[in-house]
Amino acid sequence: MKTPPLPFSVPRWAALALLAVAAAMPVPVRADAEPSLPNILFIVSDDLQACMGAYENPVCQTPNLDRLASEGVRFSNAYCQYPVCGPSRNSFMSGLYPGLTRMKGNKKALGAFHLTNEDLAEHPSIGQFLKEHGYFSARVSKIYHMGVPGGIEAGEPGGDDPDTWDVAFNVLAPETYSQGLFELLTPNRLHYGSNFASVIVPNELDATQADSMAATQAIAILENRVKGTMEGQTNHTKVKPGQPFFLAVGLVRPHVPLVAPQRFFDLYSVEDMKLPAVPEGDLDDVPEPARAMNNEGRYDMDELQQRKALAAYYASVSFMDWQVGRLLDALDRLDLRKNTIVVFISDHGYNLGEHHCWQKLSLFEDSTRVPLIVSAPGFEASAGQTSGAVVELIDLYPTFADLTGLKDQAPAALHGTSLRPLLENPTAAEWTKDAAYTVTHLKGESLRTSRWRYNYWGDAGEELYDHLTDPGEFENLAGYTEHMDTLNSMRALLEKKRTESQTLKK
Ligand SMILES: [Ca+2]
Repeated sequence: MKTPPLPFSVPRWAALALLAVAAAMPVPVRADAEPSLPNILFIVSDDLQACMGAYENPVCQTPNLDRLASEGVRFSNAYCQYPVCGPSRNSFMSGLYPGLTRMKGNKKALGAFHLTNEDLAEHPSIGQFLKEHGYFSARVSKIYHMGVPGGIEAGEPGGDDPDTWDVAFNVLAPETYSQGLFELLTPNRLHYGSNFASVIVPNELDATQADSMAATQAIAILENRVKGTMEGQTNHTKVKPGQPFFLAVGLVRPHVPLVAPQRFFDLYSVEDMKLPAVPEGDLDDVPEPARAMNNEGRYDMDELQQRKALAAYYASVSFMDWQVGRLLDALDRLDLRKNTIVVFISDHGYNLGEHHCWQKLSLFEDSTRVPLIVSAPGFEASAGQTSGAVVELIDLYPTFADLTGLKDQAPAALHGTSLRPLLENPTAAEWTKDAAYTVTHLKGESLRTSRWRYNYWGDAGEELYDHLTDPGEFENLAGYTEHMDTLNSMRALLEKKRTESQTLKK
């Protein structure tokens, strides 16, 4: 450590004597001392549509996420970069578009964004970056890709990147084999990672579930950290006194199978579930790949099965929300909340019958849009506000770097932009992102601007929707001559985004 200069001129021997005396004295805590670096609690839900109470859904009950939203900024136009687990997670953990990570499926290779593009061999994930700058970095359950339910049933790490973490915990839970009332709702689809199966678990068995175990483990890490910091211990979680943490907690619900305790199923009556309104012939004007997730042929759920799937999905969301509440309560109890940035996201969105589509992969609004809530110390003036700015999950890495004071050290390669201006002012005019860019299977690419959605499916065709007049994306305007100018500007913007997504900035 460098010796600080003295504010007045003294002989060298006197200065050394003064410093020696000062070093022997107990260090008083100055009232104006630099605040310690903020902790980060990063909660990642799986396959969650922005369908919660905080997102103006009056049916789906999420009191704890609503509470978090009231303490932070809720982003109503946040989009994933790929509507599937693995590619989306690698994208936001690397801060790079999938065009550069080149991860387009749920590959299981370790640290896949390092392996799929050798130019990224030295590129640190957000956890590794924070670790290299003094943070303790921990993972609980699914942050990079893990197979659900198979990987959870086996307790495997999935496509993890070990360099991201100081410690990582996998959970091993029964998922589809949970004790309880099992029902398969998709007679035409037997694959357990993509069928709709519900399991109503007895209330007293809630602790057997993956997300209960993950929250319990995360709370143990928080308690251990606080205790270790207080006692100056170096214990099994390698805590150094005063060391800030980056704790990433993956919650696997509401990914199928839809397993939740009885009391969460009791919140939703199947009879009362309303399926999204879909106009007659809705999918007649879209290219073939846009229909890939259609119920017909893929799931073949009848109307009752669809309403049961919706009720079970909401029950799973409320169960996941309960775990968020346990984590927030632990932060409060341990007096960590005031110095902890809490961020909640889903890895991508989800279709729950919109356009007769179910699950992910589509480029429709509900599949690409994600819930994003940021509650950070120092931005209390914006608490409870909503930002309608178009933002992307790749904006998280630069946001974390910025809010921890490490903006200048962040890798030049990052594709995103710090959300700080929107945390200071949710309607900030200086936010200039022109579009969110999402890619998917079947060569699909999508742009979402504040007004338009443009989908490009290669030779199969295009879609253009005007969110000012058609928020449901029912009328494809791509073939209308009066929208040719818009279509051409979207084509040009897509070209620009595609190039940007494949370019490694130095
Ligand atoms: Ca997912």
